[in-house]
Amino acid sequence: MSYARTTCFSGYCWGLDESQVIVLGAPLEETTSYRPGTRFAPRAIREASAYIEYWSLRGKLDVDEHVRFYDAGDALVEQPLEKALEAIGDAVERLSGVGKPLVVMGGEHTITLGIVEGLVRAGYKPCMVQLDAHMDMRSEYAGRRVSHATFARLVVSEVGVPVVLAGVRGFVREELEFARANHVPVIDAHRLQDESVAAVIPAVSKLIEKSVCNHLHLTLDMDVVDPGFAPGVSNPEPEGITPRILLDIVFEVARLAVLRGMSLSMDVVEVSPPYDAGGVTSVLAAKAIVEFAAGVVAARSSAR
Ligand SMILES: [Mn+2]
Repeated sequence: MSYARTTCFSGYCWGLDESQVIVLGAPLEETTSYRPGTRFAPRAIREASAYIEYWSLRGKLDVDEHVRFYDAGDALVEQPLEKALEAIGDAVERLSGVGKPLVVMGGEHTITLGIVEGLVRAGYKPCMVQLDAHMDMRSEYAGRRVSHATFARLVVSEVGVPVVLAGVRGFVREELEFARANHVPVIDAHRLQDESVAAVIPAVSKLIEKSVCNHLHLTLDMDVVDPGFAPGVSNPEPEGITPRILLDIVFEVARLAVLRGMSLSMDVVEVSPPYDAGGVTSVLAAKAIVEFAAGVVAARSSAR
């Protein structure tokens, strides 16, 4: 146990039975339109995760003392795209069935469509919280109906998952109109910066109360964070949130889901290591997974 093993999240290769949180890689890179490299993100996040500290300021606890991560490795992402999404969904169906919080490291944002389909196949009724600079609700993009810029529309309209969207600032009219027509609460980036986590939790609570979901999925597009803090993403967009706000939301959403007796999962997508000056975006992605686990631990210990 003296050496970090960067092939497993956290630096330790724990077994499934002894674990409290499950991690899966999904290095899909198929519809990327601007800056490539998301296929390298799972290994970059694993490497960062082996060297950061696991103390949570929010939970006032050491995640290392409470959580052993089981790293399932990477889902096979073969061509064509449909086959890759099915493989990701199959892995999620199997791993979410274990009944422990699950984290998926992308890959491009399209993986989230495969993830929610896998959750539904596992018998869950998911609600989704999307933190993103973009809405990803176009009807098609660059000639594709299924892509990183359209996946959220399909999650809403085809999988039927209720969504709360926060941090957005880069979108087109078609997407805004779709969100409005489908009653998707939208908390834009300015409001999120002004009101922080207090803008998100009431919207998530309301979503949980008025929907029939029993599972919460948090999809975290790292481009929701300001490019000054997270430069290593495929589609950087100015005026993003700070790491403090991001981690507050991740912690509180995880805590809320557990307190409400829901199962939960998260994905962290769109990190592009070749554009990640100093590797800081991967470090923040790893830290977000640690705070997610901290939120789970905090809820469980307060429920005791
Ligand atoms: Mn996105």
